[in-house]
Amino acid sequence: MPYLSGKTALLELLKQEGVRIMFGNPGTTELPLMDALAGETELRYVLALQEAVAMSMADGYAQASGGLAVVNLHVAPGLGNAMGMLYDAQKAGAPILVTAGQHEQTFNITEPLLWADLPRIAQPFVKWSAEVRRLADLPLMIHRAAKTALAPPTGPVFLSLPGDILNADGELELGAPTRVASRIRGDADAIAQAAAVLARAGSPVILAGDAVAQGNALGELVALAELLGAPVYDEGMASRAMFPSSHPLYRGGFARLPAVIRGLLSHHDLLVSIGADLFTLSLPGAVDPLPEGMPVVHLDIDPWELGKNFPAKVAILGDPKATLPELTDAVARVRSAAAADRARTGLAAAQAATRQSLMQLRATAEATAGRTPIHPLSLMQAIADLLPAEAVVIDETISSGAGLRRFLKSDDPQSFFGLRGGGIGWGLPAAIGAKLALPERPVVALIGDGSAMYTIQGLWTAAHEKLSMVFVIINNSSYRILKQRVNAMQGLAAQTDTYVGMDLVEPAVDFVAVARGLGLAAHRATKIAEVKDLLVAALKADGPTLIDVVVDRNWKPV
Ligand SMILES: Cc1ncc(C[n+]2csc(CCOP(=O)(O)OP(=O)(O)O)c2C)c(N)n1
Ligand SMILES: [Mg+2]
Repeated sequence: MPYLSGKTALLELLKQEGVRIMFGNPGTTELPLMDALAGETELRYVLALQEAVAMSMADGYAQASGGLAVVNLHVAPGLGNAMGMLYDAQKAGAPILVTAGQHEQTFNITEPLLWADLPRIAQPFVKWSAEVRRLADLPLMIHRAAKTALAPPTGPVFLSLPGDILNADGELELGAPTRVASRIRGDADAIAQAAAVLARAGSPVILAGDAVAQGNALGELVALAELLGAPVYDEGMASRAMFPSSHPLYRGGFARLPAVIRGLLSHHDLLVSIGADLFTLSLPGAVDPLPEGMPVVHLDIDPWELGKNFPAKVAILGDPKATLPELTDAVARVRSAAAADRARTGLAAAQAATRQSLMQLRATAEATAGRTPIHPLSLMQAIADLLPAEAVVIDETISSGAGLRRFLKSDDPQSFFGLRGGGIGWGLPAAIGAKLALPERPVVALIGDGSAMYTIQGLWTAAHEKLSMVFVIINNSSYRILKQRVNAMQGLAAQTDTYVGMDLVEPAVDFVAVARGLGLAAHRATKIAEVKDLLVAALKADGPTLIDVVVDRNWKPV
């Protein structure tokens, strides 16, 4: 058995688990770890200047790499700073080992500075939360944490690392990683039942969720959609590209208001959820989003999601990549010639309707393209048209992103990452994590001005790491979405046209100055043509660029 210190063992164990980057922000309780890192060559420490930034960088890295990300935080306040972004990571199912330094165990009873019971703080947002109590347990606990984060449904785990554990040494058996094979094929009887329901459906609609992207099952979902002639929407808060956006059955993101969802579903007689959440609503409503009696067929890797809010006629626990081909084959086998004909007609009609709606969207965008200040829809179109197919887009556009994924060529599961959890401030650092995971691909973050200010110091890390990537700030100098929402309440704000706490003016944030101060090249654009020129140059630049795009502050619909 090797004789090792806890801190060295920790690094060895992480490397065994395939970890090459650790995100973090250090303090006294992390000093043993920082000391060990001084002699480390294979594992790189990426410094974030605030823990929320470190957490979302790890989230972006985990989602873009599909592997384990590790983040190290500083005791209770550091973990506290990261909690909002840990919430987002959990919602996105990002496999992250969150660690925090802790005081020495014999010292904790005195309640030293910065101390708190860390596992209890992290617990609600992680799959497993624990403190290492003995050096001998460290290997088992690191391996268990990594295994648990990566086993479906994937998600963050938390380990508290007391100083005495990291500083102790002894003979340690390092053990070995476990990977849970996750291509779970759904129950054969349930697949047959689902196939019978699908074969009879006259006008099914498919909602695609993160399990499709995580399992790299876009091609398998395309095959089912084409067979059924069914249009496909992303789930309401999409964390990934779950369906190729250039496919003629792709309809874009789903609604998040009950009445709108109901309206969309009322054109169909069957809802097929492939890993999609039913439903993430942004506000409650007077109507039920699911029309009465509408049958649901639901396939997911997470048993919690199956039938969570609405009873499923057939619920299949399984991995989309492993299960969809069997389901698609079964539908083709069991359905009648008449049903197959109907589906082919449906396919042609659905494709025509998709094309029509995209043309309409493009026409609306083009109609606003010459405007100053820039209209968000024409900005989305201009950016999407310019980006190459291999671009990776991180979307925290909030009220400005309508049409974005329909305009984009985002056809692979790594081509798009969106704000699944809704806690803003995620996108800017998540884009940095995505760039570190996908260094060969152009990475472009589209971030609302309000959202950017939650984690703006992430820009420094992009400059420090010399990452060639682009941050586009959609700058309406306001929390525009909140104005829209408070106005919809038809209360005092609407009557008096007064919006308290929603204007980022007097002074306006000077994003160009802020970005330059953090080491980036930065420019301001007020016209679409300027945005295009700046974006073309930024995509070729060595190092990060921020483009501050002044957009229309008007929050009313076009
Ligand atoms: C951590 C967190 N704090 C506050 C909010 C509430 N919130 C939702 S959207 C929003 C404003 C976003 O502003 P911006 O990024 O500029 O987008 P815009 O609304 O202007 O499109 C706020 C404050 C939130 N979702 N998450
Ligand atoms: Mg804004």
